[in-house]
Amino acid sequence: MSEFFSSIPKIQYEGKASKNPLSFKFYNADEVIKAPYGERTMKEHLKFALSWWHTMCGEGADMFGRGTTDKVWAAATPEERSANKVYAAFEIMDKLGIDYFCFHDRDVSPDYATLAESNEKLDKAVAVIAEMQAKTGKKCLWGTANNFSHPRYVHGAGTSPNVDVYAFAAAQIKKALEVTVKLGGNGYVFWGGREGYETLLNTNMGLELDNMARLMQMAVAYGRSIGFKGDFYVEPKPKEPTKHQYDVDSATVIGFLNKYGLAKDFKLNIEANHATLAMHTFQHELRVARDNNMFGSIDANQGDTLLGWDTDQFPTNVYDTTLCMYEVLKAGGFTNGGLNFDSKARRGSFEPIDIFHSYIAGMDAMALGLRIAAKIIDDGRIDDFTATRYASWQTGIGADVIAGKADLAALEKYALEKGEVFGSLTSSRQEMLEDILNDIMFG
Ligand code: XUL
Ligand code: CO
Repeated sequence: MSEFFSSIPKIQYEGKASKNPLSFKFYNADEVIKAPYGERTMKEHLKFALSWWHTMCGEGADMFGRGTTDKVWAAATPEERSANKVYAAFEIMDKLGIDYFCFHDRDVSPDYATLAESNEKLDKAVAVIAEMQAKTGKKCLWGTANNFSHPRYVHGAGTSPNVDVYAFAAAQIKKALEVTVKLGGNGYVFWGGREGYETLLNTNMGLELDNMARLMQMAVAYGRSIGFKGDFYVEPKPKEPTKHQYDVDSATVIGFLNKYGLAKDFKLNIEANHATLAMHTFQHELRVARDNNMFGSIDANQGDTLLGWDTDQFPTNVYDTTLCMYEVLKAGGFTNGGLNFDSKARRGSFEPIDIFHSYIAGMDAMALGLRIAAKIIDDGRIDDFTATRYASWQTGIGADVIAGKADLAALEKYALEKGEVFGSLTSSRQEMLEDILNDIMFG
């Protein structure tokens, strides 16, 4: 197969002094960075993945206009296009030094007239991926089924009011799991694109959620039966496409997984732009997952603070990538998960070279985040401040509460003896801490 990007060289780390836009300034794959859990190379900490849908399929169409970029990959037929996407994807991964990829079934091979034909063509495309994996050692981070694009999913997939549709969703998930296992995937994602509702006037919310859980239980049973050892993930998102998405945010999803006995097999795949749509910071969503031992994987991107939809921009905001990587390091780093760029170049960035510029920008921003997060932990000022702020829980009545030895009467007695407490409180020092963060980042 001839090259698709013959003018693009392998992207190298050239360091901060370089002015070459086709080089990494901060991402140095083999450089070792210390974390609380030990030392790993940047490549091992970050585990970057290419998203098949944005990079290989997304043509830049929006509500008001057609695509601006060519993702036909010089193919004459749909089958040839699926195969050429594989060759182009592996060329991109090779040139950028990306080790992993993520896919939906229908990104790899489109819908054909029947499910049987779609499955057969998917198998053919997957065989090409497997062949390229064998040649290159590239790995599958996670797979998923597209249970939202086809018109049959208009009222939902796992939460459809119609069991025929539910059966199609189940069939797609079964096949996507088989394909994920075939490609050695370490994860399987549920993003509930159409799993939500517009109005309760026509919706049996309780049944829909029970049915969604049943589908996930079936997926776990089937996945484990065919040797899937990785993590299942739910990817929270609060809106878009439906008004009320069931998987609003991390806390909601964790409640759902616990209620239905799914927590053992599932973790969260947290996406930056979904967090902000949920009116949370990215760091908040990651912290909720970490505190509940549910941190799994990341869809790296960023939204635009002036826009209220999922813009899926490549991440370039270093404050956000820093606080993200701080949470990742504190969570013990990635195990089965990694950093999937669920990101696309802007519609105006339509030249093939923009694929490389956008990944370089995202990888460098995440690498900077990793470097600074490790410095924050090493520096200790921020962690020490927080630890000291909670020192009263270590001794006396605080320790009694934590040990389960205090009751309301004991706390009342303590408060009565104190008389008043405001005079002994100290400031939360937010501005000082923000200055310390800037000092660590830029000092
Ligand atoms: C949609 C989204 C999806 C999931 C996988 O907003 O993020 O691409 O990541 O289905
Ligand atoms: Co995503």
